[in-house]
Amino acid sequence: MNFALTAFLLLATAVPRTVNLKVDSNGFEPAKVRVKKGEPLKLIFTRTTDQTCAKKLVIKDASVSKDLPLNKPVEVHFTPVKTGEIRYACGMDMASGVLLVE
Ligand SMILES: [Cu+2]
Repeated sequence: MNFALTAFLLLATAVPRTVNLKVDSNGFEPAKVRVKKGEPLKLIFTRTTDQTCAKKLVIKDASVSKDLPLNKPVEVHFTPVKTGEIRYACGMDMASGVLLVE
């Protein structure tokens, strides 16, 4: 395999899938996202309202705990390593959604 092709393939596999998620007064939108095991993810959470308790994002299974400032996209990078469900939720675990890892 030549160098250019190798470099291209490395780059192609390293590009994460981007998923945009909103936090509004109804909670997380979308509340369900299908993803693939082993596929690198770039989740971009944007809180668009103050009428929510979800001012903090917690993804226990990915060891993520981040503040969600109003109207500021917050990026989360990780790769699901097993199939099943990964929940994303507010700091109090009230508003939530789930990544379905297949
Ligand atoms: Cu909450």
